[in-house]
Parts: sequence; C-alpha cells; structure tokens
Amino acid sequence: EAAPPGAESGGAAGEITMYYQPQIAIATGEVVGVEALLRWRHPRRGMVDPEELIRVAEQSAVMRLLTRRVVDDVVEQLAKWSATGLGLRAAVNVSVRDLHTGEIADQIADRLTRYGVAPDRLQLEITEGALMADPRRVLTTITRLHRIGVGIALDDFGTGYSSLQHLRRLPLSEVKVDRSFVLGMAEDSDDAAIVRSTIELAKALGLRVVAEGVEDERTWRMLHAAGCDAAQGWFYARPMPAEELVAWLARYR
Ligand code: G
Ligand code: G
Ligand code: NA
Ligand code: MN
Repeated sequence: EAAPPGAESGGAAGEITMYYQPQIAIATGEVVGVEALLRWRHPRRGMVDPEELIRVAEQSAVMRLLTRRVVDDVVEQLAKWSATGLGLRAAVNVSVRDLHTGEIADQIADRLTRYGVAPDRLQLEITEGALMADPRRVLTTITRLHRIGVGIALDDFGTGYSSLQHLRRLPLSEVKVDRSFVLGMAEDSDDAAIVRSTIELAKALGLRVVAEGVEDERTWRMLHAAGCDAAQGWFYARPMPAEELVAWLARYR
C-alpha cells in the first residue's frame, strides 16, 4: 500500500499540491473567495482521494506536517494573488488534531506577518467532528485565531451532533451548509427545508452562510431565493490549480 507522503513535494512520494474552488456571492455573481483543497498526485496511482490521504495522515504526525505545508502554500498564494491585484480570500480545511495545541495559531500568525497578508484574507474551516474530540482546547485555539482576525467557518453544518451549541459558543464568522443537503435540495423537499432553515438560522445569528455542492442552476436559484450569501460547486467551477484559477477568473469576468 502507498505510504503517506511527507512534507516534501516531488520525488518518489509524488506531489502534494493545492487546488482552489471559487466561492461566488449569490446576489452579485462576484467571486468572493476560494476554498483550498489538498491534492496528492501519486507517481503510480495518479490523483489520490484527499479523504483517504487525510484519513491515513491523521493516524500519525504526518497530519501536522501536511497542515503546516497547506497553511504555508495558501498564505504564500494569497500574497502572490494580492501582488497581482487579486483580492481573494482563501479558506483552509483543518483537521481535528491540528487544533489541540496552539502551534497552528503561532504558525498562521507568523506566516501572515512574514508574507504581509491581512488576517481577514484567511479563513479556517473546521468540522463539528473536530470540535467534539476536545472542545475546550479547540475553543482556546479558535479564539486565538479569531482575535488575530482570521475567519472561522463551521464546515459540513448539519452532519454533526451539537450543531446549535457550536453556533452559540464559538467565535464563528461563517456557516457552510453541507453538500449532502444542497445536492438533493432541488428534488427533495426535506433537504430543501433543512437548507432554508440553516440559512435562516445562520443569518439570525449574524453569520455569513455558504452553500457547497451546487451542481445546477435550479439549486442556485433556490439558494438565491432563500437568501444564501455565497455558493460553491460544479455549476460554477470544480477545484483547480492556482494557474488555472487565474485563467478561469479572466474568462468569468
Ligand atoms: O476536494 P474533496 O471533496 O475531494 O475533499 C475531500 C475532503 O478532504 C474534504 O471534505 C475536506 O474536508 C478534506 N480536505 C481537503 N483538503 C484538505 C486539507 O488541506 N486539510 C484537511 N484537513 N482536509 C482537507
Ligand atoms: O471540506 P469539505 O468536505 O466540505 O469539502 C468540499 C468537498 O466538496 C470537496 O471535496 C470538493 O471537491 C467537493 N465538491 C465541491 N463542489 C462540489 C459539487 O458541486 N458536487 C460535489 N459532489 N462535490 C463537490
Ligand atoms: Na471544507
Ligand atoms: Mn463541507
């Protein structure tokens, strides 16, 4: 079986790279940000499913190295975009264990300063599962990042356990409606009801709400009618390498 890659790219372990998926403001059609998604190009197996990669990495210290690498890449990319006049924001997914120590907050603060990137250009996406494991330590780390000015999004909303408690207790800026509800909402009235109530709840709490997994125009229109702030999905664009994103943005405008 394939060994998980180290923090280095290239060579026999293959190549770790970031893909970026645009997030579009539903009211204006403007591109407001991107979600950074890890990809591993294995020398023999080709593109490895990131979920599998992360599941393996999480068993060991490799996850810590991967997250460091992802944060470095994304902050550097933000600085490059900024230098060419692209005022994008980027969201990075973080793993359960990443939030158990303050190390990630130190690293992020250091990188933002070093690259001269404004903290509000960066957002972390955390899953409810990550919060369950050790809520107190996770809260400490998240609070530090929030104070620096880094945005915090609650990812996969609705798939975890104590969602409503998290909404009350965490210093969040955004809620992401899980794609499992969004994918079915044009056909399934229960899914549609869940998405609409999530949007309403998030807005009532003063949080931005982003839908993921928008694959068709009908879903996009329903989200528009429901007052959802932004969306991402194959209807607009699939995750893509940074170079492709620049070309995509030029075509999109
Ligand atoms: O892009 P895709 O749907 O294939 O990603 C699968 C899952 O892998 C996503 O749900 C996401 O949570 C996770 N993932 C993608 N990139 C990263 C990353 O950089 N760090 C962590 N921790 N998870 C990631
Ligand atoms: O972190 P999270 O699991 O929420 O990451 C979102 C995942 O959803 C990524 O793996 C991305 O590749 C995937 N994704 C993005 N847009 C779509 C879409 O329109 N349809 C489906 N099925 N998956 C999508
Ligand atoms: Na995510
Ligand atoms: Mn999600």
